[in-house]
Amino acid sequence: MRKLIALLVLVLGLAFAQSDIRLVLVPGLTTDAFYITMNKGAQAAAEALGITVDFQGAPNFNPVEQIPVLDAVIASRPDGILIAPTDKVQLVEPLRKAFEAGIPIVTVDTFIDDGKYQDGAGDGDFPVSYVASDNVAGGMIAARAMCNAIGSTGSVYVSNVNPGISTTDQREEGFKAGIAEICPDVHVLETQFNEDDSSTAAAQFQAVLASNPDLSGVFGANLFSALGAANGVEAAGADVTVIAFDAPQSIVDQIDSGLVDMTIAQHPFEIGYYGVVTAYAHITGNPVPPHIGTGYTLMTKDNIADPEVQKFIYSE
Ligand code: T6T
Repeated sequence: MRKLIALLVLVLGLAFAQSDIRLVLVPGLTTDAFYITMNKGAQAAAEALGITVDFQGAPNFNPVEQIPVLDAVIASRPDGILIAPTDKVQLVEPLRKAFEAGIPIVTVDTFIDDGKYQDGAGDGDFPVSYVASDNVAGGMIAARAMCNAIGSTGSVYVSNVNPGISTTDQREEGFKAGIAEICPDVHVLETQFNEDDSSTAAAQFQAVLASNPDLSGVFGANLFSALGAANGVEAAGADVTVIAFDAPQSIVDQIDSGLVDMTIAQHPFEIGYYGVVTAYAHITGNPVPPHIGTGYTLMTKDNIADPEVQKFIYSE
């Protein structure tokens, strides 16, 4: 009997110890449906594990606004940080402060440095793990869809956020490599950077179209780039193919209306869920893989009514 009570005390003790764990998820920005969905996955994992995950971020996607949020999070001494760094280089030193304070870091969606952690190489080698989509592959998928839609002629361009963001840099890289391989006669114009602003992306579309009458396609490399490019196409009444990245309801509506040919939906719920599980495993003394890849769902007019596809539409 005494042994049984001792065991019960131990189990209860462990349960209480676990519920003391507090992680903070720092998104790229707080109002983006992608990160809102990621937080839902993080909260689902937190509930399953009996731990707490706070969601603390900036209203816009840039290091200038993200770094002070990160500093405040570090000062609050959480047991672990999940973060989508808004720049590969500029977040290295701010995150090193967390590492030096003994706070384990998992990067979700984006990475710092070369994204290869725990291999003894590079300035930003210290995060425990990186949980994300394969963004080079995502860009290649976009290129294949573009070539299928436009054939082998005309010009295309990438509507992108800012240089220096791991995800969108890699999507652009994959897209350009895919065009060169699959439809090499298509001319890739200069990338337009919109600072994550869909109105800027829409205005840029009009300008690119005006100076390139053979424009046949645009790849929107993230939610706001794609939304803006599609809005630009609609406003100009242009016959230009739009291949999008990300899946908020607004882009799904544009697939329904035929404005967007295809969108590459990431699985942000999965990223949040596995991000939390990875941090938890590490904090509780278990080994974790330095990289976990999550999937995509390709959404087109042909499959968008399928509930198995619709479940990947982002939450607003
Ligand atoms: O595409 C996602 C994310 O993967 C990227 O890093 C930044 O933009 C989004 O949040 C969509 O707005």
